[in-house]
Formats: sequence, C-alpha cells, structure tokens
Amino acid sequence: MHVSVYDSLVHKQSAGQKMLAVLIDPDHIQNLEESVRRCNESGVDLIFLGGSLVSSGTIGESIERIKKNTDIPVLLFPGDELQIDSRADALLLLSLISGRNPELLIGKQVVAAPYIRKSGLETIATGYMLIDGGRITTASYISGTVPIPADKPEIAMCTALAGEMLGLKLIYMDAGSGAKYAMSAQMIKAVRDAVKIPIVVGGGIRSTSEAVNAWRAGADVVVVGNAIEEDNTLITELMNALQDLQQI
Ligand code: 1GP
Repeated sequence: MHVSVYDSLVHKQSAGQKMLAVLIDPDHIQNLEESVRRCNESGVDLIFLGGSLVSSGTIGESIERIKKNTDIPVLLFPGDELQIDSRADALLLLSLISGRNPELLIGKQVVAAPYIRKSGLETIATGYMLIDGGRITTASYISGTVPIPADKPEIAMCTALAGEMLGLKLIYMDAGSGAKYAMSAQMIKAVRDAVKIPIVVGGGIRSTSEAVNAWRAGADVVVVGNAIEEDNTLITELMNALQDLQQI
C-alpha cells in the first residue's frame, strides 16, 4: 500500500520520533552525490529541494541525481512555480502566512494550481513563517515581507494557530537561509504549544546543539542547508545527535 509522505511524517510525529531534513539548493551544493550518499547512510528522513533563486541546472535534473543514490523522499521547497517537477515525491505548497504579500499568500498558488494538479504531485499545504534571524535573508528580501520579530513568540503563535484553523497541514518556521541566529527555543515552544500539526524549523542551524535545541523545543523536523553545503560530515553528526536524543 502506498503511504503518502505526509502520512508517514504524521506517523513519526505521533510516535514521538524527531526528524532531520537536509535542504539541497541546486545552485549551492558542491558535491550533491556525496551529500546524498551521506544522507542515505546516516538515515536522514527527508530531503528538501529548492531555493529562493534557482538559476543553474534544473530541479528535475537534481531530483534524478538524488534518486540515483537514495530512496529518501524528496520534497520540493519551491522558491517559485518554476520549481515544480513531478519527479519529486511531494510538494510543500507554501503560503507565506507571516507576510502580507497577497501574491505569496494566494496569488502564486492560484497560477500554479492547475499545473500542480497535472503533475500528480502529493501536496502538503504549508504555513510558511519567516522569523527574524538577525539579518535580511534572501527569503524576506525576495518576498518583500517583514519577518516576525524574534522576541514576539505570541505573534508566531497566533499566526500558526490561524494557519492550522484554516486547514494548513504543516507549519514551517524559517529564520531564512544563512540566518545569523537560529530560532530561540521560546519561539518554537510557543508555536508547539498552540498547534498539533507537524512543525518544521530551519534557518541558521549550524551545529548539533542548535538542532537539539530546536527538537527539544518542539520541532518535529529540523532543516539544515547552508552548514551542510559547507561540510557534509555534519549530516552524520546531526543524525548521531538525533539518535542520542531519542534514547533519552
Ligand atoms: C532555509 O530553513 C532553511 O529556508 C535552511 O536554512 O540554509 O540556514 O540551514 P540554512
């Protein structure tokens, strides 16, 4: 029987199992095959693929290169509608609920919807929330939106709650790629206490201790991109830290 990516994610969440997702930006990754093999060996749960700007190569080509080396589900994390490709396992259908840019709340999705339908991709309706990480990130610049202030967990909490009430299936809290500071435990916990749906946390996570902080505060999935591009041995370290955490 085919189990959807979302169902297996929820299954792990309800079993109390934390997850690691590795974000691959086709424009930035140096040695894609080697990183993917490392993900495979260490048991990474998910691969996210995409970026605010993807200019070199194609998403499809990257999916094929990933899939030659692993069966880990590949989830599209699209910067725009051009990054939709049916060869992936699922699509994070993002609505930027922390911002007030109508194009990214619903406009792009309207244009992409028939396209997504045709692709047959599993879609996961995702409330995407940018949280201030100490610098202007590509995501906040490109989206033309102001992130939620880092010291206002109550705004993040109400935003996530509204997203869940509107029927979104996943909350993605992002300090933005290359954020100066990873998100505080207090911020993650506020959202965790408010919603039942799975929470993804990423942006600026560069060490096992920052990832463990995020898992402990309530993230179901921690996403790491930049730091892994610089040193892919971190993938193994993060998975070891995750296993240690699960044994406690
Ligand atoms: C960005 O959450 C992701 O959208 C990952 O961020 O590249 O800083 O790990 P980093």
